[in-house]
Amino acid sequence: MDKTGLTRAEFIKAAFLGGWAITAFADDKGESSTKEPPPNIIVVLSDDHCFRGVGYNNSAVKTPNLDRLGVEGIIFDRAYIATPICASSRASLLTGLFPQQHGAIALDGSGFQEKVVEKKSLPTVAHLLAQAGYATAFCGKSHLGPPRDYGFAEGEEHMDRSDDSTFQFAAQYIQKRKDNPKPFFLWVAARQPHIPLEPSEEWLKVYEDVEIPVDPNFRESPPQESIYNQGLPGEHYYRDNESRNNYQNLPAGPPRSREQIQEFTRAYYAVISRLDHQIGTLVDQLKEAGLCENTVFIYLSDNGYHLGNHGLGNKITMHEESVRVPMLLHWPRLANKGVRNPNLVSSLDLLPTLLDLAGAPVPEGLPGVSLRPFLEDASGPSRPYVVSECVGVGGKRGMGHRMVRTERCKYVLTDTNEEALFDEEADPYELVNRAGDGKNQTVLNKMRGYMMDWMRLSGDTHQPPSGV
Ligand SMILES: [Ca+2]
Repeated sequence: MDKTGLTRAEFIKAAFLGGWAITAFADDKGESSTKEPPPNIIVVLSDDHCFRGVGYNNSAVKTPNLDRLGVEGIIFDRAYIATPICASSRASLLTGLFPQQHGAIALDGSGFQEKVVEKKSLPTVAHLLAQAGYATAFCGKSHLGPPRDYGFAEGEEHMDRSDDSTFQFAAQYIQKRKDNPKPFFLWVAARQPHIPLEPSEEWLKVYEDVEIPVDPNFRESPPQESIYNQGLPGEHYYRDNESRNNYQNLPAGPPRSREQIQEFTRAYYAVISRLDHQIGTLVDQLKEAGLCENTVFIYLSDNGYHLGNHGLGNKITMHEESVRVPMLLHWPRLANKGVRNPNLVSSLDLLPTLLDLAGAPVPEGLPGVSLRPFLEDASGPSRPYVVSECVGVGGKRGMGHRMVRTERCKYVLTDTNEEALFDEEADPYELVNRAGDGKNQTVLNKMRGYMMDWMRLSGDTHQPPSGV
């Protein structure tokens, strides 16, 4: 069922073997191998933006700026986050490693703090780009402590949920850099559209009198199987059902009626449209500063979000709504524009991609790969699968779920060793678990094999069911 360019053994070898081979904070400046001047880099990372909540995937959502950037650039249609929870996902984006490798498990960032901040044994993409001669700056949501502690030379955390101060900092930074030949790396970490939703009237009006569609996998409450549990084993805890997350008395977690989901989604889309507008303004400012031509602009989110899908809110699960995110790359120097790339992409690819584009050395042994080949040729290298996990639920290591996603299938293994197998082509809303269907045994075994390989190599100590 897979369409793969590499054998599993080749992928595993390429992905994991060799270990973390770079010495943190080495003196090597990383000579650029590109003839062109190294590009500036701007990453806009949003918070909890589901892959279906963007105009190019869903005509109900108004995101003209992201749509245009996608048309002028490359949309990565199958982008998966290493882990669908904020702090851990951010640590993965910054280090290029899975949570159990960098040590920030779920919302517990102590492992990242120890390795990156205190012992300085693990570099972030900010450290590595600074080594390559980049000016670096951060604005917005950190979730991992002061950003200057983990490699950014300038900037700070901004707390306002409208992201106005974040984009104001970005605008000022662009102005400051416009006459400076040194390339820059700017990380813009928006807080939108994370709950509590605070849509402005201006953007709510965009969705006034608009019918908000509800996905086919909408339910008022989740089923009781383990894959829907967002808490500890057997707890059947559902995040976002605390009152603090309410928007106008609409519960953000189950149970929710169809009408309640529609109103909640309306506010969610309004916040996304405001964010889209802020992104459009940022790109205009880049153009006005004369910097757009040589700036790589990447948009993605730290995780997705359930809008009543399977009866859930929030993320953490292994469903598409949780682990799959919108992702695009815009760069006027691209040879390959206006492409929707269908290949499996991981958030762990961000670090090697940025280093590759900067002409900087890419550390060996990382689980991610550079996406640069896709920028030149849409038929770039494929990979057999990507992995996502959230195994620190409730602050307890090993609690939670993990998944392997191939182009056709998804395999989920939960903390209680329940298994799920979805045929993403026939069942993109993941309504039918085919793990128990004997005629899928060959596929199931193959997916189990991928999972076991990944668990061994990523240090996942969970004990799988016997025979797997
Ligand atoms: Ca998040």
